[in-house]
Amino acid sequence: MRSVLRTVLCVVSLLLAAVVVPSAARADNPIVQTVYTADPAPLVHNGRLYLYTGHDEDGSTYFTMRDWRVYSTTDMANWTDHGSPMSLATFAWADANAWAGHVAYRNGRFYWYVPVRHRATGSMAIGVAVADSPTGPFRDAIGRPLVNNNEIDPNVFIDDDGQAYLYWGNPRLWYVRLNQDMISYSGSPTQIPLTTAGFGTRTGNAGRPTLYEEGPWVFKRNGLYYNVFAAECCSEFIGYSTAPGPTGPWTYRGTIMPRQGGSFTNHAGVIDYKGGSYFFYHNGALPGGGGFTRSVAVEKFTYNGDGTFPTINMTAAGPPQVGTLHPYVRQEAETVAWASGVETEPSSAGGMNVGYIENGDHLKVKGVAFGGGASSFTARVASATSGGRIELRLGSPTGALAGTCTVGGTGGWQTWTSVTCPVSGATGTRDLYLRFTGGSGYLLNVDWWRFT
Ligand code: FUB
Repeated sequence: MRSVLRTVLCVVSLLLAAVVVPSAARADNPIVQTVYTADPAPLVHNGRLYLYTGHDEDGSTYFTMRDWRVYSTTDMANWTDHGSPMSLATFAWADANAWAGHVAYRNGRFYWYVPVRHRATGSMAIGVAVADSPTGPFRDAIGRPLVNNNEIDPNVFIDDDGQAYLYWGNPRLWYVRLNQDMISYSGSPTQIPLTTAGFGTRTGNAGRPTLYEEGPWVFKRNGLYYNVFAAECCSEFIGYSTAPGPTGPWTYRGTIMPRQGGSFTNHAGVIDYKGGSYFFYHNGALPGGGGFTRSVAVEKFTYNGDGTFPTINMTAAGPPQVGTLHPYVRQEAETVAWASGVETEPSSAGGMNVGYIENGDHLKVKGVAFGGGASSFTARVASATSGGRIELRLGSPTGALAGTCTVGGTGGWQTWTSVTCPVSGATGTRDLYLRFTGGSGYLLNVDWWRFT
């Protein structure tokens, strides 16, 4: 990704800021700029929204996907990159196709259901991994497929009575009742009848009479069950059905997100967080983006009074920020609203760091609440070369300069030291840009920062 996107991301983020959106402060979709992401699955846990995604390989010409990614936010604008806590290697019996998954929380554990290719049969199967933390590490929970019927896109819904359901399918739509342990089930997988009343009428494909394609996302709101799904490939739109119970009967309700965005697939995840409703999806909006190089994005929406969905369109602005970011505690460098030109990688100090930084790259941190004013800035940095400078800019990558920290060589890309520099003019709530300058090649890495 670094060679493909570094330069174009710089240009495109500036173009987005200047042309597509009303101000630079709102150019926050897609959510991740450092890799291509797909198939969003949001989960709220302990006041934080976690976003689980797939990962399209750079330059992919098929659904070439080998691992999954995790991001999180507390403000819907700045997202922390937690890296990749699960990959095909997690499942010894799988050999390809790390496709659209879903994470469910139960009994203090996180269960990640994913479709992968079963090495022994060459067909798609659904595995389940488990972790004690939302950011992993995840391990194969049963050492074999949970479901093995060559269909994809698992989604778990736990009803108010505690019964958990696993839904999945393409071209058919299935469910099975999961046991309390979340890694086994009772009864047999059951097909949900794909009737036109339930899932709309498709024209021109006798093999698939309804609009249902893949990617079910089932949830309950005000006593009504919703099934949001990718419809009528290709290209797909997002439609939905509702039912009085978790197993139906389903009634088709129409389109949520029309065909948009330069990817012939789409995949929805719907969740409420901090009093708002959010619709996650993917598109081909990043440079080099398309049907096999997708990016996850999010919109805020409000249900209609009768519980139906409004039409939701893709935007480059994304949702408004919920609250502000606190600059006087340690903030991870990989917590950003927008990353231009850089990548992330696992840090030897734990978590992730921002790396592969070159002259002119920047990180945007949205809505930083400086209050009465910051007097100094400290960053944890490393450099195997001779370092560079971190410019603290307000409002835009070329906005007012509040301070400059000089970073020298530390002897290695993971040899961390702290640098501190004076700050002036950083007051109120501002978008902060960490702009990197220096010579040629990679300059420095940043693990975390903090103002005082
Ligand atoms: O990402 C691979 C596949 O594309 C997913 O499993 C589908 O939902 C579609 O998004």
